[in-house]
Amino acid sequence: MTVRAERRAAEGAGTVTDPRLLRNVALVGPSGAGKTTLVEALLAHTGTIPRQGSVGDGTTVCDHDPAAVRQHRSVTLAVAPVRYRNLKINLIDTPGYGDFVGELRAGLRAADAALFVLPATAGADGVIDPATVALWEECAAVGLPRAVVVARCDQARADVESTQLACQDAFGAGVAALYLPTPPTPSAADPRHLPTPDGLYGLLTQGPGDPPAGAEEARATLLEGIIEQSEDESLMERYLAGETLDVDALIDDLETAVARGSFHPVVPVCAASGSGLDALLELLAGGFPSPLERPLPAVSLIDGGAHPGLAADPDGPLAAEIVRTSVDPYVGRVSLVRVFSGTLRADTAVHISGHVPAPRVSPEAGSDTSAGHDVDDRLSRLYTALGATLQETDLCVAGDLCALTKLTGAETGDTVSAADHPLLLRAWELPEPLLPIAVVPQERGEEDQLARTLAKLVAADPGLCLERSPETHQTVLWTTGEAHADVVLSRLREAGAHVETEDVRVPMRVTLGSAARVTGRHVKQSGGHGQYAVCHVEFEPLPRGSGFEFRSAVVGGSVPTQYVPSVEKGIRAQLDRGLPVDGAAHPVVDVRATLVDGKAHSVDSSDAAFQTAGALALREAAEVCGVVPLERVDEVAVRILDEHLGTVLGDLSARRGRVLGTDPTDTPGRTLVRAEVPAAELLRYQVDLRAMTSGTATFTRRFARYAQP
Ligand SMILES: Nc1nc2c(ncn2[C@@H]2O[C@H](COP(=O)(O)OP(=O)(O)O)[C@@H](O)[C@H]2O)c(=O)[nH]1
Ligand SMILES: [Mg+2]
Repeated sequence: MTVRAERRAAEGAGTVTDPRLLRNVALVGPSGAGKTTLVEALLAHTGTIPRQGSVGDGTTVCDHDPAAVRQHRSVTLAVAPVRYRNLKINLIDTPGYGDFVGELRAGLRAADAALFVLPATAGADGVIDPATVALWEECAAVGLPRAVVVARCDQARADVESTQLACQDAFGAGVAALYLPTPPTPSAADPRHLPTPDGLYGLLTQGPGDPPAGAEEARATLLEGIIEQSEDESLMERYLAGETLDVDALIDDLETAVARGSFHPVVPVCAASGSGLDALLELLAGGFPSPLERPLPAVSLIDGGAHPGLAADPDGPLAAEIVRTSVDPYVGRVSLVRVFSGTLRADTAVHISGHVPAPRVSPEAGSDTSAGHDVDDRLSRLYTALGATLQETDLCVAGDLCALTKLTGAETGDTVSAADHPLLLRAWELPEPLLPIAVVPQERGEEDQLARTLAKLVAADPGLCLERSPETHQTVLWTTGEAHADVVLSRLREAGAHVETEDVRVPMRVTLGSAARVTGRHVKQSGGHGQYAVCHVEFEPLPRGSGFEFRSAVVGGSVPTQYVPSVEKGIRAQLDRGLPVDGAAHPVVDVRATLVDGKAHSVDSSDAAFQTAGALALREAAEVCGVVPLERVDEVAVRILDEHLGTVLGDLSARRGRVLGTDPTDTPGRTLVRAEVPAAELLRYQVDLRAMTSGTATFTRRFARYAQP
């Protein structure tokens, strides 16, 4: 990767026309690692912003969302481009907290490489915590090249060396120090002994200054790592023979190995003192891949037809993807876009495609989430986004990121292509929202406004799923966790919707308590046209999962043939309307009805009369046999670290769960537990499981059956 670029990028408004001059770098790591602060420091260091803001004060470029300011942590992804040399480096800040993994994945999608940021205290116990390893695995799953940044080096208990060793243990041998911090010079003026701004010693360049303790060993590890990755077979022999190796050639090999995703250099930085920022920028410029080196997402025609595939070519067909949608009080909907192929230009006709059959398989959330859309729209303006600040620009080439406004039909995950050449990119995988919250408008009559606001929210946030339950008459929002729920509620309130939350109700079923033969009698013969229908029906409960069965054993035409289906229809209608338990009606399942006898009248009998008689028969059966409540049971699959097995099994049994099996998974050290658990016991499982396993477990659930509690 030679980025000793030939061409100077266009000055002004952030426009770059050559993808080789672009870097898209996601900052990934646990909450509190210092990512947002690091972006802020890089922005200030490169002169992009005049003054460095702080997360605590809510004054950073990336944590501009009111929910982020309130939670003191990032809740969405944010983009901040910096200029370094003649490059435009789009820094993509992502939230580290598990609830926002949807935002993280969108950020990874927009990026070509990642800086994996850890606080220098992360390795204090000798191990990297499992939630952090899970984040590393998110990056690995999409094959993103990454370097490790050990941040917050100036803090109490900071230990760069042990953090780096713990990273090697957790992430593999491809992790090696590229720089070591130089020991701070004791000074009377600064009793904290902060590292000096350039307080790093380069292991490859062997400078500046004297090597700090351990430098020789660390250099050997680094060189061996690079040589192992190098295509130059003779390198190892020459190294072992003690030959002095050419530093520039080693740097080239390092770049190749990083871009390949198999080598992860470690750079310590301190955003507070500015130490390490130059080294980091050098690495991003020289060692990180340009958009040309990143495989592009799969693409098809919008009817699903095959497409030969795309390249990061500004002259290719336009294919861009919306990675984030937000609403600005002044400009309206803002869509953050990564251009994969072609060039986006202001004032052009585009096609917006969203076929995301969102893999939100949250069991209750079924139907109304996956409607696809295909619309033509017109781009009026293009912007470069610096956090929430938009600056107008005229074009955005393949590999770059920009913001578009007023695309009313566009949702996160949608493809933007040319109106005369519509394309569809295969969207990334979304997390499954598993924490339900039920919302009601504070005032009656605000239902419509709430529905409109919710529709907008769901369009912007693919991690959110909306369910309107006809059975419980509740509006349920499926979220990825409590912090996400908090963001959703604050967005609703910001949009002017006055809502309260209420307990989520789980739909119930009922069945009959015993068998009985009953009579449904609908006879009205006073005045005018009468109604006459009598049916004798035997009802019996069936095994769980049988549903409803209807038979006719009528002999001799006591119920005329044409009215037999009427009786069935009447019973079915009543099954759906339900039978009451504790004052509320619930749908009836697992029942057989056998029509055995009845009476009809030559003039007054009708389809409607026999339907009513059928319904009455079921209600009569409920009186005679009693009604038994059935609760919804789901099958859950929980992936956990082996060490949590005891806790998780104990908890499942406390939830009245029945374990179906515990099996090893493809990943060593992880177990898959399958169990059947009453849905009412799973309402807060997302939160509780996370707490029990320090955020390392994941689960899925799907409807299994209805069962007697
Ligand atoms: N002392 C010190 N504190 C830092 C540094 N970087 C970040 N912090 C603090 O660590 C906390 C978390 O930082 P933040 O940037 O929000 O982390 P993020 O969650 O990874 O984005 C904030 O209170 C920061 O002020 C640093 O280099 N030195
Ligand atoms: Mg942050």
